[in-house]
Amino acid sequence: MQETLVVVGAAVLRNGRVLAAQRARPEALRGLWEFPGGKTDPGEIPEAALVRECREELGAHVRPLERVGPDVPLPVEGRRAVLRLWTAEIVEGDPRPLEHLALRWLSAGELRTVDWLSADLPFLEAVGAHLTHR
Ligand code: 523
Repeated sequence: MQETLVVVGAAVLRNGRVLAAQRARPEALRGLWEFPGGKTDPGEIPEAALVRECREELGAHVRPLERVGPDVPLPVEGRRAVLRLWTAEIVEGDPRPLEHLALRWLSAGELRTVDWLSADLPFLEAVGAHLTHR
């Protein structure tokens, strides 16, 4: 049986806000918001994938801090996959939307005002605990 694919996501925290990124593709997900990240490469440690994906997508160097929430099942290209999330902090650089339509820094009060991918929804409560209210 094929191994479960781990898709990593980063809840990048700064000044009591979290970074949300608006997907450009595929068409079915365009306009929806996510925690930036992506698929681990074969043999790649998930935390390394998180750092790599944030560098590719945001042009920033981040450091994973702690796991948040459970593994959320997620079908990817017909494979068994899970979404796994970490909080993260910026080590260097200012995130830019290199592959997304837009980025937003959300406070606790704003966290549910964007239209999240459904796999990201189970993480909102735990992420919200790291944010300031306004
Ligand atoms: N999700 C998802 N939430 C979330 C991420 C990072 C990904 O639901 N926070 C889903 C979206 C896709 C699948 O996981 O169905 C793979 O994510 P993707 O497309 O960001 O992975 P990449 O960047 O590795 O994909 P490639 O374009 O193939 O490089």
